Amino acid sequence: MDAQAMKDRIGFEAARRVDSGMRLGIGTGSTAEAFVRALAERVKEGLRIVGVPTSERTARLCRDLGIPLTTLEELPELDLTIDGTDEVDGALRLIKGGGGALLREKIVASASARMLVIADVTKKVETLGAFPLPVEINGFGIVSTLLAIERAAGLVGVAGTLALRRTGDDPFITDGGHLIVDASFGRIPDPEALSAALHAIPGVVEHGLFLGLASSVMLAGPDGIEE
Ligand code: ABF
Repeated sequence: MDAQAMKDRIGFEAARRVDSGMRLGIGTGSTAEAFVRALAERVKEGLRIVGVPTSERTARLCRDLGIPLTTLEELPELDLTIDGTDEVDGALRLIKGGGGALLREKIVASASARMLVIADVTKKVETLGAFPLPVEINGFGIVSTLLAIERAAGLVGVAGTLALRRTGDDPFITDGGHLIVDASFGRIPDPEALSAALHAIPGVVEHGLFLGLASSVMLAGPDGIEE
């Protein structure tokens, strides 16, 4: 099975976990997109749901496919969020944000009673950190914030290069109007300590460590789906 076929398969299986009446957080990324396409098929067949998208990109796709949407202002509590990930460890801790939507993804997941993570098996890791940790920062005082991130990381035993994410020659701008720094730490032995240290920096808006948010994971591999 090729990579796209695995995404389609897991998207299909995830869409089967959605019940009529659900208030749904809808993720971002190519795996989440496969889920959205499968969900749209179920909506056409009569499934009644309302979704809150985690990015403008997902919102556009849902609108194109006829999935009813609302906002967290209208619906501040959700039943289930289904979203992809960049890494997941054995304790269901995640690194997300490779797609640049981590802030809305985290707000939506935090507003949900449950979060189902969908990914291919290559995203499963022993220790988080091989994937560079995305950190969303405010555009004011970038250099000071980068220095503060380095210091905070050092205090919890991690170090690595920090790269401002770009789209061509321009800085990448998130849906919230912020910037993203990708922190190549290599290995994050204590994600909770790093999370707290990053949250203490005023210029950090949010980071891609999702801790205590995922309640289950479905991983697609060549031999099928493991949960
Ligand atoms: C979003 O999309 C992310 O938080 C993660 O960065 C990315 C995963 O993308 P894909 O499913 O395309 O690998 O879920």
